[in-house]
Amino acid sequence: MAAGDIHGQYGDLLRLFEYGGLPPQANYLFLGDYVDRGKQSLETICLLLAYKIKYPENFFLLRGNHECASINRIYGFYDECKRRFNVRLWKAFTDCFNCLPVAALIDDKILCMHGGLSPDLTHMDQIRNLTRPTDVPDTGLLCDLLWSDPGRDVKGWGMNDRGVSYTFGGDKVSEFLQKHDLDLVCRAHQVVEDGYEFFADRQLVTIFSAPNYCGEFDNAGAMMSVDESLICYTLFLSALLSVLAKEFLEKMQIPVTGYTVIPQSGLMFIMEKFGELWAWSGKRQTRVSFYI
Ligand SMILES: [Mn+2]
Repeated sequence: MAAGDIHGQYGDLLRLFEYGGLPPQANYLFLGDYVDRGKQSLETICLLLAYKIKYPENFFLLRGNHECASINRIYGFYDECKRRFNVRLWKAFTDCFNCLPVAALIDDKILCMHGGLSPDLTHMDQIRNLTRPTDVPDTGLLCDLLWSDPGRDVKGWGMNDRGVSYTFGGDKVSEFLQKHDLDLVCRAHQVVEDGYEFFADRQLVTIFSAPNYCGEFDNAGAMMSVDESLICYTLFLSALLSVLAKEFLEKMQIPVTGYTVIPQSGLMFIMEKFGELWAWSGKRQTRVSFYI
């Protein structure tokens, strides 16, 4: 299971485990941004680190751009540590975050990171050779891996509205995958309406796992499940927050009874507990199975 941004939404993190199976029932890779924004950054990062300690071979945590002192000093984590404990605790987390790995490779075919590609990345060994512990610099490979974004209207490398790093076009994704004999780039970092969003003809996917982000968006949260043959077949969506699904279920008067993984390349919405039903997403024309 690959999960994207959590941002202190601890209740939603617990729900991800409920859907995906508690570790070590399933292996997990988190793509960073555990802290800031949400109310329970401490519970979130402590649970994740506890799982890392308990199941080091089945549980992996990458670094997000918010696992950086200059960022989480401002966006909530520092204040939460100070209010509930003390600044010393925040500093201890800073030391810990400075050690986190920044990219992962699933079966040599799916490259995962928080942000995206970098113009400086020509060889995978460059990532392996990044020395840790380290702060996140303002430019360069490490910065880009944590900060860059795909850009729909971009060819090559473009400016990033965040004021940090770059945006990259589908051409750069294709080029990169081909050069390194990879199938997919899996990243997080951007709120996407359905909790997942493909880019560049499914060569890159964005996964975002904080539903109803900050209470300001009505996005769903998703996880990506990768099976043994490397088919990314399921995306779990907390569709309780999907107005579309909600309205649909209400209209059909379907009671919630359970959920299951459907091993097809389609997508699955998870409602709390239901029977099974197929439907079409009006928005995207992709087949969606509301598991209801
Ligand atoms: Mn981010």
